[in-house]
Amino acid sequence: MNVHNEVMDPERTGLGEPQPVQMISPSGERLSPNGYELDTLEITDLMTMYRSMVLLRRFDQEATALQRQGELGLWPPCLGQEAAQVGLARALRPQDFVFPSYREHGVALARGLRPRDLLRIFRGVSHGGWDPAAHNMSTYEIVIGAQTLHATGWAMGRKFQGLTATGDPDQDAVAVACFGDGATSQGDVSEALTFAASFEAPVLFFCQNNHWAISEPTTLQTRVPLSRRGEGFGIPGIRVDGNDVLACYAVVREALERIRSGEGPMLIEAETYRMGAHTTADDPTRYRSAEEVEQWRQRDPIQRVRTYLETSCGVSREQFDEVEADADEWATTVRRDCLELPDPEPDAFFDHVYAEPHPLVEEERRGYADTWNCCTRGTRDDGHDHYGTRYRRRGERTVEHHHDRGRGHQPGTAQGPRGRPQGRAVRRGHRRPGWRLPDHGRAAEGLR
Ligand SMILES: Cc1ncc(C[n+]2csc(CCOP(=O)(O)OP(=O)(O)O)c2C)c(N)n1
Ligand SMILES: [Mg+2]
Repeated sequence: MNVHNEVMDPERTGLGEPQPVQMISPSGERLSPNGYELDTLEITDLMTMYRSMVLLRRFDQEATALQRQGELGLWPPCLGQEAAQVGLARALRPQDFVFPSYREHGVALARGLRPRDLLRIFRGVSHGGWDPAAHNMSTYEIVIGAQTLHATGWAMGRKFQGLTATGDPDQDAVAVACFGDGATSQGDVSEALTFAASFEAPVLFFCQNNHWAISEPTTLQTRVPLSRRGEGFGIPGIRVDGNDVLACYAVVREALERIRSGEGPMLIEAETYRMGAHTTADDPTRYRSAEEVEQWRQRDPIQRVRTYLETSCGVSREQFDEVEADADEWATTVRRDCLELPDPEPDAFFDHVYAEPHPLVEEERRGYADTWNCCTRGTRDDGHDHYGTRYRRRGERTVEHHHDRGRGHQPGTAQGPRGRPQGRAVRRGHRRPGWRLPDHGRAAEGLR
């Protein structure tokens, strides 16, 4: 049974499937859909987009490898979504503001972020990674769909300040909310669409329909094509082939110009495919077929541009090799940047709670420092941690006693049958002899 066809059956829904705008077919032929001309686009522009996609893919591969080698805690690959992101990013103006989810690596790099800025949060050395104001791009949003509200709020603010539809294309700014197919099921997204429509806020809702929300297929999330999701709110939508970088660029550029000139929000569904796992913690072979992945491989966003450039524009093998070589060099930078990321001070997360110092936060900072000090040094003054566990001092042989807090030794509870802590004792952080801080605990040295 093909769930997709059944749910999207035009006779059943009465809505039909809008044909996606396409400018380069999967086999590399140039198409000219009505209303989307790109006269000024030279071959060099397309070559630049190709290059951006190759570099992005190489970056993504390197980050995935870094995670596999234990250098990152997690990585959400954007493999397969390069065209949607590079096309979108190229159509933006500097004053536009992007509100991403967690997979928009291509947009982020195009906004001037460095690899290390993107990797920080996934290495666990930052809670954000970059200054949103410096790049007109907010930090990654893990709460699905929440960023559509942030984008709408930002756009409403611009409108209330009279900073939109002034007729000055260098000033009029658009908020771009990037979200996935799964996010469309979130209440936040419906609320964002409602407010954006009601206030005619300058927002572009850019949905990358990559066909999966972890293990849930898009067909379970919606009974209508997602490009039509905005209609009931009064927001026009358009569907674009998200694996076609030229089409993405053209469609986004036009939408942005319309929004910029005061015509209100728009929604774009970029139909693409998540070729890799949801994150490095996911195994997609458990819920989707190899045949499906293979079908999408035939529509690879990079290969089709290469075919077009080779067959219709005379770009040589050597020129492509040069791009590959640049990508490999770039990967070395990515790796080096990642490994050189400094550890944060352990109490750094108190720094940005308020813009100004706050007595309660400072009190909590001191309490945290005490606990940290104790846990990392492994001793209170009497050689025990807060829970009464005794740790070895430097050069001392370990004799470990497990105590439940304030109640003395509790055999069989805090201490397991083989003398190991278990249950509550483990959750509370009791450690086995020889337990040592992971490397990232090195920063604790600073508090000793
Ligand atoms: C509010 C909320 N609910 C659930 C999750 C768990 N979650 C993380 S990713 C994800 C799927 C999102 O799918 P989609 O919007 O299609 O984006 P994609 O990962 O495909 O880019 C879910 C449900 C979450 N992070 N936030
Ligand atoms: Mg998805």
